[in-house]
Amino acid sequence: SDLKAWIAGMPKAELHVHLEAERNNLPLPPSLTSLSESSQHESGYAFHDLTSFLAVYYPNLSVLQTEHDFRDLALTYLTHAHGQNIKHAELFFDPQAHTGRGIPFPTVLRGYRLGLTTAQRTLGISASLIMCFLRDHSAEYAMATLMEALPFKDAIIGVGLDSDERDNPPSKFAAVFQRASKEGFLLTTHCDIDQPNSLAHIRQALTELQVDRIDHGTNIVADDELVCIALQKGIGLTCCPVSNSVVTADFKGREIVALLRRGVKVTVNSDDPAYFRAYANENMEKMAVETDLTRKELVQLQRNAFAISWISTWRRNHFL
Ligand code: ES4
Ligand code: ZN
Repeated sequence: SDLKAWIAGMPKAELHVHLEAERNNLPLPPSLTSLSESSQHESGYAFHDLTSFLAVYYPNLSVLQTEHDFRDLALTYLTHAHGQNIKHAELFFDPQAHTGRGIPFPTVLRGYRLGLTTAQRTLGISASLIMCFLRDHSAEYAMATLMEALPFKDAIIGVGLDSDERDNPPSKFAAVFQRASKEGFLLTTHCDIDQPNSLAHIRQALTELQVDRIDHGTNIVADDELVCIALQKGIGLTCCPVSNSVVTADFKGREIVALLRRGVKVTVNSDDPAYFRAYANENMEKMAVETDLTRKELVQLQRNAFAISWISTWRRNHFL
């Protein structure tokens, strides 16, 4: 259709995608094949909320073993992104999901880094890595992971928090984030939409952790003071409508629209595109079809993405 072609033709930036999600395109390990065959979901998996999704997502990563596997994974995602006219992508990865099962940190980093540089050279797409800590593990483990990352500083633009947020508030990682900032990493954290202490977590992220961005975070719309802080600091939100609609009941379109119209730098992203069957274009299409955003406002979502991206901080990316 006209709308689809218009969205496809728009230059885009993707700021919230978990690189390991692309693993969904690889063959399953034998131990998980039966799980896939017995499930009902059209993607081949059975999940209905974040917990059941994460319970499939993390064990699946066992297919990733060699530097070559990590390179391929990054290149597969970036090829897909390039095909959707994405000019720049900032990619989350979870080193602890690999080091925790015996894959050395440098294997992961060298593979991803090679994927990014190869894509940059062959496709002309710009990309950076954001290292996430698994927030359902200890702050000490996160700090140890941060120390392992220091020799690869040039390949990692920032750090974040992902996995299970329940009882794992941002404040748990205050010391880790303070050290990361001191080492020159930019900061972000997931503040999921289905959390009981959502506004407290957003407040901690903004005031204690001093994050540069928030991932999801649309619940902020309910708190004027927090919205003002976000406006003052120019804090952007990386929202993921299709992901929200899969792991919760609500795609948060109304909140994204309200925040956009208040001047908050909201963006539209894909989270786990191969699992949710929706990359950047499909997420933009959902916003276009299911909200009253004008075309000008749809463009503004992508302007926001370039504005809050960490492109201009390519000092730490000079290897590219
Ligand atoms: C994730 Cl949807 C979601 N939430 C939290 N952590 C994640 N890691 C990968 N996908
Ligand atoms: Zn995410």
